[in-house]
Amino acid sequence: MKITDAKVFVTSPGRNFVTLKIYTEDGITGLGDCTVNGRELSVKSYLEDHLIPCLIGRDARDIEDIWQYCYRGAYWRRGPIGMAAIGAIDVALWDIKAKSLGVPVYQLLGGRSREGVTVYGHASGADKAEAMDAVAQYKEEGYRAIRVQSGIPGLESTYGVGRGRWFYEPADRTLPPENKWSTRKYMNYVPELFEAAREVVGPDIELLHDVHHRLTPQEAAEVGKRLEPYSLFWLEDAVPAENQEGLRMIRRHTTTPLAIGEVFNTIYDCQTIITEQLIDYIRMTVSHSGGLTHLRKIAALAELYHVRTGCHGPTDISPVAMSACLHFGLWVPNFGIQEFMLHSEETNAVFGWEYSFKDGMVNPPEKPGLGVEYDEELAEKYPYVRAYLPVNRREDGGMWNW
Ligand code: KDG
Ligand code: MG
Repeated sequence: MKITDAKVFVTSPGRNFVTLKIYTEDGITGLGDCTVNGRELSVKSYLEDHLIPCLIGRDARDIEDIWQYCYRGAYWRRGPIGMAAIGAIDVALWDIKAKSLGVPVYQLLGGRSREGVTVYGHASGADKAEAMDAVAQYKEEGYRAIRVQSGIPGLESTYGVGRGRWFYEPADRTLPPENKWSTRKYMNYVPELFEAAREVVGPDIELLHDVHHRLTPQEAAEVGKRLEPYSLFWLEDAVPAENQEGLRMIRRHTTTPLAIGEVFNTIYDCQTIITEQLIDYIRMTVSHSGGLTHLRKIAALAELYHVRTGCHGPTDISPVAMSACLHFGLWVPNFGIQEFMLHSEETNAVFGWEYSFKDGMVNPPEKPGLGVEYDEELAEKYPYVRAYLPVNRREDGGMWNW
């Protein structure tokens, strides 16, 4: 089953997405997502200028060998752009193989391990009252797990506050917007936010929170301790991810479960924190971590050390990658939870897919392959528009992590 062609589509149905389509000699095609929010054209170039020429003529069934060729065969390897490109090729090949065998992707991974993929939704608000309204609404919709983010008193803007109830989109179609950050104001506020949230949801619904890389290990240890009474499912990205050893300090001081890894792209980025059991959930996702072939190795390593999965799944993960995450989540033995955000109507129309949501669990389309169709003609109506994620400054103007 020779690969005859591969095309990269960069379009903006509701937001920007980079989609790869691989074509084979017998007419079966496969889809991959390699959207890197705010850096879309770099992935397109990496694929078109460097990887696609090496794919033509290869047997699409040789998924592992093609993965190794793209990763090991590159002298300059790892990094978000290269690994997203490899991830898209890999997922498209799993899609092709599953379609050729007439089964959904999860059947190739090892079959179903559970009834459905438990997801968490995003409740946010400009202030505590608005955030609590959103929490109550997610509870009513049947979510079993809810992430809570809110504007911080005294700060004009911060990470994680949505535009409207169900949608959150941080990328902006101008130059990067600037947020302001105060660790003191955040730390004064976050315990009372979770005291309120726990009261709204009661003891059985899981609560999650994303610090979005803004604290030092010492500060994160303090926040983790102060949140212990509200029994979080996880505290995410408490510190920037570059320094894996930094997690040791947090771990020594708090029992609040820790999740990290949405910006990692290879198994080497999480090796120390997994083998030293410094985290509880690994946040790496299919499209940014070399596809299903690499992510399942990461999950297998994590399983040895009691670490469970929690794949990143915001709106910049297209329905192609989200479907791949759902197939993965249905199978992976050490599943933890799946992040899930609703896509816009335009996005869903371009990526025709039907997933089901019931009792806080999502199931991927029960069709051969991933079960997603990319409507090229419709997508052309939404040309790519350059967009940037925000940057962050401390109150004195010094640059900080967003
Ligand atoms: O593109 C950046 C977003 O994907 C990121 O800010 C979302 O942190 C995020 C999350 O946990 O969903
Ligand atoms: Mg996050």
